[in-house]
Amino acid sequence: MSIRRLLLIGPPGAGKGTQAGRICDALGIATMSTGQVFRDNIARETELGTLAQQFMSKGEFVPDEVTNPMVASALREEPFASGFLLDGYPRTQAQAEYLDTVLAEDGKSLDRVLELQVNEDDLVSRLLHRASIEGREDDTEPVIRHRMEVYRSQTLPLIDFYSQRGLLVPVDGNGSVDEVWQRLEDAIK
Ligand code: B4P
Repeated sequence: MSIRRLLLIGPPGAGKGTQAGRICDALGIATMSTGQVFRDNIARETELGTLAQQFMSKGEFVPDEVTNPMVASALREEPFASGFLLDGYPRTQAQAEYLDTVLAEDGKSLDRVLELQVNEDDLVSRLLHRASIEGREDDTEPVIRHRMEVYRSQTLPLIDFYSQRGLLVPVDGNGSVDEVWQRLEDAIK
């Protein structure tokens, strides 16, 4: 089976953005990171960026009413129409159900959901390390801790949602970037 439509799920700092490009290169598909789209809009000071920043700086999710239509319209355009890896979307049950509806309207469905699992202490130290280099507004320790809580309450239920449908492939995200990539490479075969 050719894998064309995938999700990459994992807590903040799990390495989604780090690994997404490698997965897409291997499969010949495009990736979209909702977090990156928001950060680009913040940098360009667009209306969307101004709105997204109010939530992201506090470690909250950008509201579904904003995120959902943004993803839906992108998925109908090239390069995503012919295959995609979504990095950081969906993050809520409502987003997951919305994505199903959007794909079904075009006669499509998901092929696989990759879940990166990393222990929490390592997540915090990765993000604090990134903070010392990039200074991202949402990478301070209190905001990181809040993002972890939001992940547990809002995104973890998606693991069951996709597991029950036989789509979920858990991947050990601990270790070096290359070690994690080797496991992901096996998971997309
Ligand atoms: P995201 O941009 O998705 O970012 P993230 O959760 O911080 O991290 P990611 O897992 O991509 O980590 P990375 O590879 O960078 O979200 C940011 C915010 O955007 C959210 O909190 C939310 O507010 C908003 N948002 C995004 N999507 C949304 C949605 N669907 N709905 C609503 N709101 C949404 O790795 C982190 C660091 O670890 C890097 O410095 C990296 O170099 C390092 N690292 C990675 N792998 C490593 C490894 N194996 N070993 C050591 N270090 C590693």
